[in-house]
Amino acid sequence: MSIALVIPDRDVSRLVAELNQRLPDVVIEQWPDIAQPEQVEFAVVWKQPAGSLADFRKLKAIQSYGAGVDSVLTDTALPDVALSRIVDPGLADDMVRYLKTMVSVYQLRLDRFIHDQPLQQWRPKRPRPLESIAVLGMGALGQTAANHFIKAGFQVSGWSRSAKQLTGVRCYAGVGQFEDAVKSADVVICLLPLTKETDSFLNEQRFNCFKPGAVFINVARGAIVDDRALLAALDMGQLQAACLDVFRQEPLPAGHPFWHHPQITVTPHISAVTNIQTAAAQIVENYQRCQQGQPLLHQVDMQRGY
Ligand code: NDP
Ligand code: OXD
Repeated sequence: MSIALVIPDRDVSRLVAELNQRLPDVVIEQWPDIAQPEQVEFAVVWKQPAGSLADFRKLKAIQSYGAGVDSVLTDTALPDVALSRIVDPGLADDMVRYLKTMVSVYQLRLDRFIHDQPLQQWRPKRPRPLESIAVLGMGALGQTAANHFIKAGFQVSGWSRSAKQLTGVRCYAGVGQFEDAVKSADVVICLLPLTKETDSFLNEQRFNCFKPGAVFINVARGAIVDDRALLAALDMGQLQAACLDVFRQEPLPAGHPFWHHPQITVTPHISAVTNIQTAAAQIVENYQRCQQGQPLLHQVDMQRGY
């Protein structure tokens, strides 16, 4: 019986140490060095190569090492077992820290002043009056973000797939209410999962529903946005700025127009990074549940794709 970590793009030595400490009797192996694939019962994955789990014939469950599962689900040879994801209040707090920082950056026009400095341009301007925020995706992260901005005095609207009632938030649901959710927001924050429905959802038509001159922040997944439509919306003034933490292709390729666009701020997918201790605790809990035949924590609905 073993746990396989199929996380090729990260150094997982601290995760291995945490798991060894918490599960001293369980073999923890790192893909591709799996001595006995037929002994693997539980796999922890992040951007796993397609087909890498196919040899785990006794696999009972898969745990995403992140909150999102889109990269896990792209594997057409994914074994047909339960999939769960990380849900962590600490991760949501980190996301809020990023979002409130970026909203302050845009309020104070720091994006412009940082751009002006190498040009030695002295162009003082009053803060941008950003007072209302729309959050697309009202799940674990979106609700925490919405609550923060309500307490900070913003008017907040939230958009989700199913209808909700949340204190202080104007809630909208479904494609038919998208325009109402965003049309008066000074800042639109994307916290949707990437699914068949949300892939390229933010296109020209959707950006045209935004309040003219809105600021757009994408901390969800790059492929939710049509890149060309975003650039056009910026160039036409429909958006005045965009802050992007996630991209269709990561790392963002050299020469991509986002790198040098004066109205775009790029950060390298760091808005909320999985915490090793809390992830280890959830992995252990789910491994034990799996051994006892109990339902996993934070299980993904495979039909919905999130
Ligand atoms: P949740 O699954 O908890 O929430 C997803 C929300 O999106 C729900 O409110 C859901 O609606 C809504 N939603 C899903 N599909 C649609 C749709 N078609 N139309 C409208 N609303 C929809 O996810 P989290 O809050 O935990 O995370 C959101 C995403 O953030 C992750 O999937 C991941 O991609 C990204 N992320 C990015 C990080 C980073 O560092 N940049 C870090 C962590 C996560 P409903 O409530 O009705 O189900
Ligand atoms: C996640 C991420 O989904 O880091 O957790 O993007």
